[in-house]
Amino acid sequence: MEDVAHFIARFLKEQGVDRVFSLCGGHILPIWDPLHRLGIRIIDVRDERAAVHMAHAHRELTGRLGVALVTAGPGMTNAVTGIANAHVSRAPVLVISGVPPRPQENMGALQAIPQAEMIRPVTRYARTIRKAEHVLRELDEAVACAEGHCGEPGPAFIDFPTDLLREEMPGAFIDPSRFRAREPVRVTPTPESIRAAVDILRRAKRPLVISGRGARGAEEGLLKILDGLGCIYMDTAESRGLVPEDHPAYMPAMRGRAMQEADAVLTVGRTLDFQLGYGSRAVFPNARFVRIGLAAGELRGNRRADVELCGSAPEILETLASMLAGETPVTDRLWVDEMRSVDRERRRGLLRKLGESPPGKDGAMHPYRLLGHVRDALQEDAIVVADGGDFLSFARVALSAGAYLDCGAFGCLGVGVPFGIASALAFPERQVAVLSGDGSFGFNAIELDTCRRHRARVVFIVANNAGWNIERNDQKQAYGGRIVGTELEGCDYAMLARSLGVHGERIERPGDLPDALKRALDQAPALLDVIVTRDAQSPDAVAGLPGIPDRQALSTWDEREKKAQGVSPAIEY
Ligand SMILES: Cc1ncc(C[n+]2csc(CCOP(=O)(O)OP(=O)(O)O)c2C)c(N)n1
Repeated sequence: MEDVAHFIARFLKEQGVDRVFSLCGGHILPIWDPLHRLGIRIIDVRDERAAVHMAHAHRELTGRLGVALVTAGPGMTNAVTGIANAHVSRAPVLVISGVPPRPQENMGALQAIPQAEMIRPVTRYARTIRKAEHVLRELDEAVACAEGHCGEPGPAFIDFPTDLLREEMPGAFIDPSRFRAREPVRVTPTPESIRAAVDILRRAKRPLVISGRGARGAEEGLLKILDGLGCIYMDTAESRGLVPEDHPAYMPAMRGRAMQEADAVLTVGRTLDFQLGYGSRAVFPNARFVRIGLAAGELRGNRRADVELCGSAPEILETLASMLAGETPVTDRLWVDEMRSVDRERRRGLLRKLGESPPGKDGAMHPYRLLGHVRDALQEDAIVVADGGDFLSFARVALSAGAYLDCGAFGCLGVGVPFGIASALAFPERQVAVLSGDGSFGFNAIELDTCRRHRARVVFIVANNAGWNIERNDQKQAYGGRIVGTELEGCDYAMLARSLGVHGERIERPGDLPDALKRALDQAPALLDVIVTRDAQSPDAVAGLPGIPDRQALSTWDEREKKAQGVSPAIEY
């Protein structure tokens, strides 16, 4: 007879899980052995936070459940940032942990803390399982909650007392149906609401389509809508790569204007969070809204739509596309063409900046020069991970990649290294580049050891401006030029990499980058510690993001919002 731990491992195996990201500990070791015996790979890391970030990236890139296994107490608390990040990103991740044995409950046992209670607000499921007969049923429910069947996807947290893991599982408690994979959810809205949506879209002169996480898997329908309407399309990092960059609707440089001028907005599986001005009328003053989504946040959050289509994006988009196919769109061609030509001109301007941006006053290279060389070195199917403040902002606009991950709406610095490692382990044959600010790199730098041990072929590129630069610049502007606690001088990240057995080079001149990048890609894992200027202003810095305005994330939107709300800065609060 096998123990409970064996059935946890077997459950994961039956779900198609082929790897678990983990850091050992006595409370969970009973699960490691059956995982290993069943052929599930254990990616052993150096901090539990990294394990959850890796499970998150694995899910994002492969579509398969990401699993992290963390020990009781500090193992679990270390994992909290990763879980919170998955919560904000709505990424289905299963986090399994142990708790002290039941006979020691509430007695001050080693590593005891109320784990499930602590983590509940940032999970879709958080329970401690105390009986063998509940184990498979609860695991099954935890995975269903993580996948967000008809709800919001996100992390699920489940833990087990260690003595329960060692207990034998009676045959009567093994229900094979719990191992069965679930069918994807298919929900269709009412024909009336579909007709109402078609009515708005077919009358739109300036239609804008915005996609998010819930649009994944709906590429075909999305493209039919874009082509049918001849409209403008905005992706967000959540759904980057769904629509090819050379598609005529794709105009990344025109976001602000498109939001301001659109008269109809179709959101597909996207919450209206700070990146979309909370859907406010100050930011979208002219638009009627149609929202498609399964989860409440995608359908109703922040702004009620004129039509809310509750259902699965692929089906709804196909239906809308076929109904619109019989219509002649009234889209204002001149508007779309003008927007496209400005977008293309801005994109050409960006390419010039990548090739020509001069060094800063300190003589160091502009981050765009670094990114220009990275862009040239990467193949089309490369996976790009960005992490940092200013540098993330530069990288987001400069690099085009079908597969792209970054700090997300949680602004979670430190994801870069673990995201990169999980990406390279999932796709060993593809190039993986992690573009990280020096501050951000530090959080999980020790995972370079994990990277080497597991032979993950990642190239880490650290933009070293010896500071938390986006914050440093904000101090310069907003706090009378007083710089305090935002500088990080004297770190040699190439030497750090070498000390962990990873190829490392320091680069100071743009001209040295092409060969260095080639060496790094050949010898990966590798790290390039690239000295960049502190003087460059990133797009996010220019937009006022680091200053945290009161009502909107960006200063121009904040001003418009205040005006719309009749708030005068002088009398506010
Ligand atoms: C975990 C975490 N801590 C702090 C912050 C606040 N923060 C946002 S950007 C930033 C600076 C990032 O510096 P770096 O990675 O060196 O990139 P740079 O701005 O210099 O390009 C900081 C500290 C955050 N978002 N996340």
